Amino acid sequence: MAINNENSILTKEKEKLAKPSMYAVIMLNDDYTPMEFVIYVLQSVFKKNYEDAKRIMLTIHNEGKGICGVFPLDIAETKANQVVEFARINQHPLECKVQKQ
Ligand code: TYC
Repeated sequence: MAINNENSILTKEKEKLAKPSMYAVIMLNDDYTPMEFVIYVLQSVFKKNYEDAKRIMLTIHNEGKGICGVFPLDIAETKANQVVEFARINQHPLECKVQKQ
């Protein structure tokens, strides 16, 4: 605890906080989701430009999976859920998983 000079009140000294763990959103390949749909998802949900989105999509297509981005857990889960929900609305089997870094 310390005296806050401006307000003459007691304030807690800055605590040392661990950085939040980070989680990768991994997108999985499948045989049915159109390439342009995956590119659109990478642009809209993960804010990639077209060239980066195309490169990530091709990595997933060729290697089976790829990282879309790395976020704190709640954001990673929200984005993974948005991807799957949007894919289902459009009747695509696209899958995502969240993996601790
Ligand atoms: N393999 C799909 C196709 O040939 C494209 C695709 C890429 C699907 C990435 C899913 O996460 C994925 N149409």
